[in-house]
Amino acid sequence: MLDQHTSDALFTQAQALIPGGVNSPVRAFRSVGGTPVFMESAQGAWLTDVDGNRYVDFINSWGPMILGHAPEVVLDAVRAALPHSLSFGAPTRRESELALLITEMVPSIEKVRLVNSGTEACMSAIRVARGFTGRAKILKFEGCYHGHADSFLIAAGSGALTLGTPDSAGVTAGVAQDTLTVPYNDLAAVQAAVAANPEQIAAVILEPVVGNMGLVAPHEGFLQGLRALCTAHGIVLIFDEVMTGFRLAAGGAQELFGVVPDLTTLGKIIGGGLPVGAYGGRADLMNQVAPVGKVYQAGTLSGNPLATAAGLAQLRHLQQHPALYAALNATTARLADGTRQIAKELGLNYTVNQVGSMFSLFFTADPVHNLEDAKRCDLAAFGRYFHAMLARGIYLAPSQFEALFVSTAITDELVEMYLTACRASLLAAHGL
Ligand code: KE4
Repeated sequence: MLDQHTSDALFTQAQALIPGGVNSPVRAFRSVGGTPVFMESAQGAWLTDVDGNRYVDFINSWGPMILGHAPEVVLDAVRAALPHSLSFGAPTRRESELALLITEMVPSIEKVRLVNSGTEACMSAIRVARGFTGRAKILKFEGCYHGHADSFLIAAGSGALTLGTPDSAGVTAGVAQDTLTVPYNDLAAVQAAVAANPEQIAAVILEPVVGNMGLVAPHEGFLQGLRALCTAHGIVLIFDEVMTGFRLAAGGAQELFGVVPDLTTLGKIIGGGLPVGAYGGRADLMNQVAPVGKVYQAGTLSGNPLATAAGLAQLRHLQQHPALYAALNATTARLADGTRQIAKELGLNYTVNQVGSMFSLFFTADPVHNLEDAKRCDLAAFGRYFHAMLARGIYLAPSQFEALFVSTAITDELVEMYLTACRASLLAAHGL
């Protein structure tokens, strides 16, 4: 048993046992410096660390905790499922109930396969596209992150970008040659890539609203242009809605923007905090998947009874309370607009991007529409700001290249607490 009870001591011991002391790189605070905070518990909007310090959470486990931490509706569902086995490895009623709910909330999904993570969902979706089209290449966008499967660690966002190693060691040239990358929001670059690779591109995959280079919205017509291009060239259009699914609207970004992809990948909110991912879409595509089709994909814990209980409870709550999206978006607008106003008053004029209940403060006064824009940020100043906010009880993503995720547990008074801390922390970060 570990014999220490502080984050510093726990981190020292963890580093002897786990690479970097963490089970996911972005948690290591590498880009902001310092020691990651080890958490003990969470309730509603609040996190409590191993030293008893409390923080208002604006990461929410990187998106899943849209209702805040430990919502009774989810806990009750998990408690009810607990006595009936933790795993069967056999089909269960609840998997079909979750699949039905997903098809109701995301109408473009005619059939869906449950997996255990967003990475599994995305790697499976491109395999389906390759199996269906018989083509080898995929096109992704610089700064977008679709999990850590080899094909995606090319100009990847999120932790890969945060570590400054967008192209991971261990990814072979053979794999990399089949991944084309172009700047986000650059439809002409996509058209050129398609023209240069006729009949060779199986799929275009993107975050319809990007969270993994910081929050970047699609330009007017960008998603519609991709839809038309993919249709014209028999390319499978995949919306990676692992972050945006069930967050930007009950039906995700595709509902918000009115653009219908061929396949959608999901994660995070779908599991209510427990490990669930999913990929789904057109029935003719999903019928390629084993055992009915020739595209193999499997998983011991896929459709796990506890995870599906948590996911069903959270998604049902979201479906039954559609008004919460407008309220959540209004809260987020107050946070984002307030942040923008404070930066302006301090003469920093930093860019703040917001879509729905996701937003990012970029440490640059220039607009941020793609990865090159995002990389102009003052990362050192961001690091100082991050720690100044942490010291004031505000838990942000420990990277400039991540988005913040607002939960329904954020009250008006917590908005005020955030904005007060924001002003003080921007002053501290710039020695003003
Ligand atoms: P997971 O394998 O981490 O469940 O999902 C991968 C993934 C796929 N697609 C998108 C759009 C994603 O944002 C993610 C994972 N998001 C990161 C945060 N940027 C998870 C945090 C982490 O890596 O620890």
